[in-house]
Amino acid sequence: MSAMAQSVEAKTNEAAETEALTDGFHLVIDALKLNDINTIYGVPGIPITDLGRFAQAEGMRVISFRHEQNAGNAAAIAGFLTQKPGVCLTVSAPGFLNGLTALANATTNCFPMILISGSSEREIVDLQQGDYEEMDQLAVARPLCKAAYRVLHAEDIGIAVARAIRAAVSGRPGGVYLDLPAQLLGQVMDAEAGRQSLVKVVDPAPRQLPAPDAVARALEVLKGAERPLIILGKGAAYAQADADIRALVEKSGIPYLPMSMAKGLLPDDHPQSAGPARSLVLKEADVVVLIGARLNWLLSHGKGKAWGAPGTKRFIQIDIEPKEMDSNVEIAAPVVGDIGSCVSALLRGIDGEWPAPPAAWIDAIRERKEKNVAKMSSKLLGNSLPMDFHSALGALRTIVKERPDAILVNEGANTLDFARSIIDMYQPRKRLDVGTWGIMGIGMGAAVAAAVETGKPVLAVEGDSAFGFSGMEVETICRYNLPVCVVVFNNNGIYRGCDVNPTGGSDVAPTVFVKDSRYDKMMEAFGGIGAHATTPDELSRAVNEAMDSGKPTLINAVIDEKAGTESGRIGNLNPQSAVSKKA
Ligand code: ADP
Ligand code: TZD
Ligand code: MG
Repeated sequence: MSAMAQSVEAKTNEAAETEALTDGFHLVIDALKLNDINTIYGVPGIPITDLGRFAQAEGMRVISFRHEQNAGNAAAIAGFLTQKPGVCLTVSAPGFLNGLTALANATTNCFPMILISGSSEREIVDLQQGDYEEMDQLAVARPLCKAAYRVLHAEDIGIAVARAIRAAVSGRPGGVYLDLPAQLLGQVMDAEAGRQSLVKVVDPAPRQLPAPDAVARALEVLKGAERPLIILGKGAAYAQADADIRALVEKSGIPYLPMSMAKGLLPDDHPQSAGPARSLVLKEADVVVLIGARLNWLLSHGKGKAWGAPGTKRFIQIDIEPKEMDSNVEIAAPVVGDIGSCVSALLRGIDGEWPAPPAAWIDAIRERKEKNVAKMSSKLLGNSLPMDFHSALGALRTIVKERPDAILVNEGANTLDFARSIIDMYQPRKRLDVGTWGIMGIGMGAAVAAAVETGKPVLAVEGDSAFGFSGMEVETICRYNLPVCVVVFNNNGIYRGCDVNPTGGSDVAPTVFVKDSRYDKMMEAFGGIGAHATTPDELSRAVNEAMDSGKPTLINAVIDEKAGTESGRIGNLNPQSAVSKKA
């Protein structure tokens, strides 16, 4: 054989051999893709840099962030919006820990996500011999998520990814940790055997039908109600049973209260919405139907002053998690199952003759609503300089009404609490916010995921402090040219910008930032559009322009530094000092 022929033959053999082989990197990617997971949010580095590169080469969307927490928050919101686990990819120890806050937050909020982190070698980690970024990540993650798995052999990647997906989305959704040691990614195996080791998860979130007697009991309790109320939570929004939920509300005629991220499940201007009469309905209702909402701090644990006289209420609770029943108060009629199945079972039960709620109850709610709406509406038209929360949000409220398919991201204290009650939502899953923990820092991650997953315009309404937690991601927004308009409510600080250092020393008070900062310049630094708004008209014009153009925009909205209150609407949760009273 000639030298040339020999080299050709060697090359062909080599090609045939590589064609017949696969490795850990590609098995992870193939396993995700086989399960219709086509986007990864993350930050590159050892040992997962090539995983991101190969994923992009294999046609996945790989969105690189500036900090893992923001990538993790994006993955969690992707999970909430799509019912598929959002994937966050990080490096070992510090990158993993940065992503872990988001994983724990996702679990707390019942959002499905998978945190995939590269890790150091087991034999070095377990002997604590000081590997690069050494940490026993699996042990650290386990108490903070729904499930945590480590893969040691390439042939187990398929089953591990399948388990992770099923654990994230089945039953009560939540966060899953998947640990991939560096050596695993480089492991090589026969390509055909690799293909056969992959698992496409069949029915990842199986329906869970409620027991017929549980449904009958719930209907019985509901039938006896004189002042019934339905509370819709973000579990109801997640479940995507929009038409049946609306039908249940409308056919039963029962007033409903949306929790913050359930706003828009029915439009906030729906005649049965009791949103503007919240304190009245919580206090006075005699039967309360909870649909995908927990009786946690956000609902004053179902007891106490907000809920009226003790022993006057009966609860019906629909939830997929049986342990949620009786978490804070007795549940008279637990209905355990997935919301779609439970709501349609109730719906069948109220078909035909169903008594409308007593007119006195409906009238009392209408009266209170009208009173509160009137009180609010004059404030929304204010034109004081600088703007206060009401006048600025009055402008944004009109914009959201005109653009109901835009997604609203919202965090802060006053900026959050006022926006939640002032900005009406008209479509399901359009409001993304601080969730169960009231966590700051979800803003830019949520905005990126909302834009990437839905392609819809995003309006992020951010307190100046809240924005700071993820603000560097404006570069990410510019890099991917996402249709995100960020409005920073700049009141010079946390809650208010006017606290002073009581000692008269040169440090400013702990709640105060640099005065009159220009956050808009941050967006300009990366080629996006910056705007500065001091009046509702200027704000309106700048937001409309941004939403029309779809260009990354940040508007610095100047808000009166004295307008806010301590902790927004939850100041009552601040412990009081026994020895020192604030002036
Ligand atoms: P909110 O903060 O809006 O009140 P929570 O996060 O407290 O809502 O409650 C959401 C609830 O919804 C959780 O208890 C969760 O188990 C439940 N849940 C989530 N998805 C489903 C589903 N598909 N079917 C039934 N319950 C669900
Ligand atoms: N850190 C994290 C992760 N979450 C938190 N919720 C807080 C700190 C404490 N915190 C709040 O609860 S709201 C808030 C902080 C720091 C910021 C409020 O200031 P803001 O909003 O500028 O975002 P307003 O409009 O000035 O009230
Ligand atoms: Mg502020």
